[in-house]
Amino acid sequence: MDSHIPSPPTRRLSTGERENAIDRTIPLFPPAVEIDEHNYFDNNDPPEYLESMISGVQEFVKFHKYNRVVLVTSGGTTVPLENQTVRFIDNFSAGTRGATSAEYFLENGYAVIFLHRQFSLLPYSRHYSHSTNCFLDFMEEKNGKVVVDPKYQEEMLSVLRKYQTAKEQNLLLLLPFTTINQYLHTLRALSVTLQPLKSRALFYLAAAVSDFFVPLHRIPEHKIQSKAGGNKLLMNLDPVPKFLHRLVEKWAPGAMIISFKLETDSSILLSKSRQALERYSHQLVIGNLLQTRKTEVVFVEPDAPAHWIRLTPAQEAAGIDIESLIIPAIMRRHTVWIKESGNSA
Ligand code: PAZ
Repeated sequence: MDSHIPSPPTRRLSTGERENAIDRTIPLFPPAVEIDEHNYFDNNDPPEYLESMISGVQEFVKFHKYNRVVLVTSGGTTVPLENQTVRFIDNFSAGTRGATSAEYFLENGYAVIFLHRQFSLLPYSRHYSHSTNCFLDFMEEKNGKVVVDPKYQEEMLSVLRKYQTAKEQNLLLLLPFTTINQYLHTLRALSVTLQPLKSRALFYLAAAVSDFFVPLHRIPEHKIQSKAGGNKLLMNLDPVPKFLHRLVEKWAPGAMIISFKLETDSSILLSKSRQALERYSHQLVIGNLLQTRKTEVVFVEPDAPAHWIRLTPAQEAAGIDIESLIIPAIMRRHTVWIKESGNSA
């Protein structure tokens, strides 16, 4: 049927147009220093809920003062284009890495603070949300009651038990963000709140954080209007300050810090991961490629050759999560970190 519909005239982008669509002449942006921190946080207001969120975190930290606590960041930050936001820039991350990793940390005795993009995947419920199956497909009706379909019983019972244990033992704290600004304010406030844990605090920064944003003083209040005449929308975005060095040096001294590096070009993954490690002076960069992130990652750490973690074809076919290999490898490093810093685990 579609063959009767005349195809619209197409126009191929020339290589030149594609290359110039984004201005890439901006030089490598240096790590943020104290003045950048003041400039950003003094000029971009904190979210209204931050204070009450942080008092919940203080309680959690008090409760777990002798435990290992991991802050997992997960999902993508948005960049609003209007203050009363209709449109925003987003990215692909659904939070699979973060939510899956959180489960393995919990299984291995960590308390988890899960700083996640609102409505992205969550530990445990991820098995039944966002899937091609609607959650109702896991149910059936029996004698006028809703019950779980027998073919999902075993797996759901195991997930449910783990979820309930995490809840009963107060091991999981869920904190949402949406915008890049909410994320940055929350990350800074959280880091400072985790300081009493010293080296028992672990930062596992898997969120996909925006690189460019519209600062508060330039953001229009209302919805951007399209004008007759097919005008282009030209966006003028500032670079988001690179706060990782501030986090390492000032916000969370003593904690072990792991960041992720995502690339799409395999030829630059290792060099970019190494570059991030050297620029921010933290303990570990986990490199991954968009295309293969669920089956292989590379650990890049100081004074050591790159170390690949890969699922075998058999593990892949059996549905093993790569995070079940990543988390134990991190825990071993965290144990050494705690010992070397003279802090009891
Ligand atoms: O959410 P997801 O599981 O699909 O993706 C995870 C990821 C690729 C966003 C994460 O592993 C990662 O690399 N985060 C850092 C991204 C960055 O370089 O900013």
